[in-house]
Amino acid sequence: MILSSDDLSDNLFKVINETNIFDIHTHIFPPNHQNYFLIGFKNLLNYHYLIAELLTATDIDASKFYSYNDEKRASLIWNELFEKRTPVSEACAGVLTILNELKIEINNKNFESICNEYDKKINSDKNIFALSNVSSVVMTNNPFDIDEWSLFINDDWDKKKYLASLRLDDLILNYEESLKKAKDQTEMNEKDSIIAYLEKCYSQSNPVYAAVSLNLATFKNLLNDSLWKNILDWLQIKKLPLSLMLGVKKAVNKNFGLAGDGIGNINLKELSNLCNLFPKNKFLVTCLSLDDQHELTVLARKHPNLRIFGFWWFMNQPTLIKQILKMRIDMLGFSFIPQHSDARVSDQLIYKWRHFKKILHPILLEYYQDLINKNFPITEIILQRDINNLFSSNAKNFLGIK
Ligand code: RAT
Ligand code: ZN
Repeated sequence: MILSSDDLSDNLFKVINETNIFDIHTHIFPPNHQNYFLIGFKNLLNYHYLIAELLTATDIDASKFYSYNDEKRASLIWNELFEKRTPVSEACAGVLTILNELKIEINNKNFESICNEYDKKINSDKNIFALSNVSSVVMTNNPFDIDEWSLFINDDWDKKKYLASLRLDDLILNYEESLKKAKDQTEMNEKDSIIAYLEKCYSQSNPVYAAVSLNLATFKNLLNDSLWKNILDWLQIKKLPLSLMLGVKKAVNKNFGLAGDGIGNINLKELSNLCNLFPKNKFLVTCLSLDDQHELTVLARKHPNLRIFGFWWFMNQPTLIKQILKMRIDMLGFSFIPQHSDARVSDQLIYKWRHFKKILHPILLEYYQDLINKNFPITEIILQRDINNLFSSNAKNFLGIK
């Protein structure tokens, strides 16, 4: 049925809210991976985005903060950012979105009672996947973290819901140690042990892509290093895209730990070279700096083997998303992967996707309304097709997942 302007908004709202999501980049793990599965109010508050906000908004010393246990850190964050201050930042708003979705009133309640009520309402990953309409996620799996990688030795978790990816940052940050681990794990002695180890990891985990985060200096490494040439050749044989997360500068403030990384430079002309030099490889790309977004979108029009994904970390702010999402649609139509959650605590799937949908709806409405004004027929089938592509098929098709 052809939709009128009057019906458009509600129909679009419904489709956006009912369509299943494939989340292409997260840091979450299945419940069976006990030391890595994070859930619940305390973990939610111990998010490094909130920690960075706390440590800059207050004069709390970072090393003192990190000496506290999780419970004390969480209650301090609640007190400083939600009670003493007005929680308007995106990271704070996320916590309130989840509380609101769970219908938890916070007025006149202390931290402990909110915490208890919350943990009664959110008690399993199933709960969270259902509330957020996420059907499956891609994890971030580091083959050089042997303890974390032990997940793949077990078989008692849902491999259709939690898909693997090979995160290769350690090969750049800590090459010698990574090489040693690869040798230990493969009992091979030569440089080839890295590829042999990746082959082993591939058969253990069945990954959907490999990934690495880079800046100007480390990107050069990727272009000039023989090991990376071998890795790219191996990825091509395996039909695995390489996800490039571009523009991070590690430890801008070392004292902040995980909360201390910032923005580094990147030269996207080199990304274009990479796409030309390896035309049979596929590259998923996201950039951390606002400065790179326009050039990245132009490159995505020029290289069929490059697919933009998501609003990464410092880019994941409503003001920036609104502007850049429209630019991407203007230049690429709907041929990109509009968002990923980057969730570290499973519960975050709820707010990350809720916030994105809130931005997406009015933006898409404007485009569809414009089409109706030009007599282009918009039907429910078209809306469903487009949202399916944006929330799931664009990513799955690029990754070659059925
Ligand atoms: O957004 C984040 O949580 C960052 O700390 C990073 O983990 C980033 O997403 C990454 O994957 O490197
Ligand atoms: Zn991430």
